[in-house]
Amino acid sequence: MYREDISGRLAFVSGASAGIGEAAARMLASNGVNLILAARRIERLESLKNQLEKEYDVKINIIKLDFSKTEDIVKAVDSIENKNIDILINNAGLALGKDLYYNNSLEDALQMVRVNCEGLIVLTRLLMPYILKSKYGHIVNLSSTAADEAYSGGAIYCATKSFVEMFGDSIRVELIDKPVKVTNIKPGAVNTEFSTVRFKGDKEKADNVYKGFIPLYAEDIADNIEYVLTRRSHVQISSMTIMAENQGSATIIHRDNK
Ligand code: 8X3
Repeated sequence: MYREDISGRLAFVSGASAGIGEAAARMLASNGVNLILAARRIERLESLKNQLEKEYDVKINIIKLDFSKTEDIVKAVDSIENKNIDILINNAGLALGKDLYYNNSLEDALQMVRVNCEGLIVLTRLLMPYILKSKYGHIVNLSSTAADEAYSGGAIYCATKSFVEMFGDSIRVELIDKPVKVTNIKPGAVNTEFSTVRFKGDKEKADNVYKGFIPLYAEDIADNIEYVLTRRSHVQISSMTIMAENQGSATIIHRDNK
């Protein structure tokens, strides 16, 4: 099978301190890709940087960044010395709450919009001039099966992921004459901190999401990201949906509760 060598390229990963972002950073480093890792939890990024630089021949820069604050994103990007970014992994995102929209906190709703939508388009806009200079530009957006399937308790989360999807699809059209690919990755149930964050630390509720079946893990999604990044230069994967074997759609999961 043909596989493009992506070593020596530079990737920016948002939300890289845990879950899919961290797994993507590990996968990229193992491919010899230099990294700019951004997240709020800088101590986690520090230890990830140390680990990966020891293990692989890569250079890693880390940035403490809250993706709900657009002014911080502007400052952070400004502070990056080498902005010659080839790959952008738009991973930072979250769900907060699963109550009916009109019962859920409005602040939670706005926070999802800030991080999942505003943060993503601001970061992409700021990095775009550099990505456009690359011969191997690639923007990978972490969307979700929730982008395609509405569910009760997901009004804002589903809407933000649809936003990501349409944004990605539109810029792919805008970039057809440029050497920049755009891929939307749409995972189903991935066992990360996602549900713990959504249920505000309620471990039991979070664990129940992944009970009775084998869910996806962050490494599975990093594996899918690796696949889309290493295709031949003329091949663009526009969208990839990944579910657990026992998951049929965003909300239909077969659970063996015996
Ligand atoms: C997360 C998938 O089904 O919890 O993106 O909304 S779901």
